[in-house]
Amino acid sequence: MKITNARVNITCPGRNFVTLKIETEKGLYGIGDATLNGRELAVASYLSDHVIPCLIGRDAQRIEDIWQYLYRGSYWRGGPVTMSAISAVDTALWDIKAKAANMPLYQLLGGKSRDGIMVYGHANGRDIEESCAAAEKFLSLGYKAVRVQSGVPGLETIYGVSKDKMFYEPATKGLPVEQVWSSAKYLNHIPALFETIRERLGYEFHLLHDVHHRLTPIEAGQLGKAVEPYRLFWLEDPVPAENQESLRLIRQHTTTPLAIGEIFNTIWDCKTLIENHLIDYIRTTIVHAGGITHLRRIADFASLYHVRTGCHGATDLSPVCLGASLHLNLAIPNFGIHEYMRHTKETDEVFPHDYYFENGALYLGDKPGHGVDLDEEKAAHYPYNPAYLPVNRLEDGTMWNW
Ligand code: KDG
Ligand code: MG
Repeated sequence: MKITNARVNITCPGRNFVTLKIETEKGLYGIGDATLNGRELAVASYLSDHVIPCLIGRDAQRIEDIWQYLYRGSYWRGGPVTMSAISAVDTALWDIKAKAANMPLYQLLGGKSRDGIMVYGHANGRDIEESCAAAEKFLSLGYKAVRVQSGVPGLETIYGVSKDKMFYEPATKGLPVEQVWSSAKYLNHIPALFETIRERLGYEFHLLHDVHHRLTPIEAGQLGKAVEPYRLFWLEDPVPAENQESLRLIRQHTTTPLAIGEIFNTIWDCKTLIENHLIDYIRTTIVHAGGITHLRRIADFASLYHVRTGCHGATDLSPVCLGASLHLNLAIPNFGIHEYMRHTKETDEVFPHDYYFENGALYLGDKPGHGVDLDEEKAAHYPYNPAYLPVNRLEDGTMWNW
């Protein structure tokens, strides 16, 4: 089944999304997410200028071979731009293969290992009171797992605290916003957040938290130890993970489970953490880590080491990524949890999909393929609008991790 055409769509129904559509001689087409928050046009150009010309005429059924061709064949392998582009191609090709088989994608991946995908929602507030109220709201909506973030006294803005309570969008129009960070202020405040949450809402739900790469290993060890009584499901990205050996130090100090990997792009980025038992959940996802083909490889490798998936699912990962990710997570044996930040109504209209939320989980319909489409007419109403993620500085002006 020859690939006859492929094109990149860029649309901004509330935020920017880059989507690849691949068409075949049989009239079947597939869709893949290629969104890289704040660097959208780099991936769009990589696809249009360098990948699509190499795809035309190839057999759409040869997914593994095309994956290897784009990975090994580019010479400059890896990295977020290349891997987001490969992800988009791979996701679109699996969509085509499943449509050709007239099956929902999860059937091609081995069939259902469970009925639904447990998701966690994002509760947050400017202070502990507001965060508690937000967590209570998520529980009342049926969520079994809630990530809780809170404003920190003395810091004006902080990652994870949103104006809108049901979805969170940190990228802003114009140039990057500068925020101020203090690990000391954060560490003084955050254990009290979990203490209050557990006191008021109990232990009958999973409690998660994202540190967003801000601490040093020893600070992360202190935090993990301090919050052990509140039995977190996970502490996410406690430190930037370039130096993966540093996770050993955190592990030596705490049994709080750790989740890392949303900015990883390949199995090589995860290898040390997984094979040394330095994490409990791997957060790599379809769009940034090589599509279904590669994420499955990561998940299989992780399963050898008792590491389960906890795929990234922020709003900058389009419904195409989310839909495809749900299919994979439905099939694999070592699914853990999935992040779910709701998209805006406009985004949902541009990307019609057949997944739905019920009782704390996302469920899939039985449409052939991954079940998510792109309405190009609607997408055309929302032209690209440049936006950046914020950057962080310490109180003395030093650049820090956002
Ligand atoms: O684009 C960046 C976001 O996806 C990221 O900040 C969200 O850390 C994040 C999360 O856990 O959802
Ligand atoms: Mg995160």
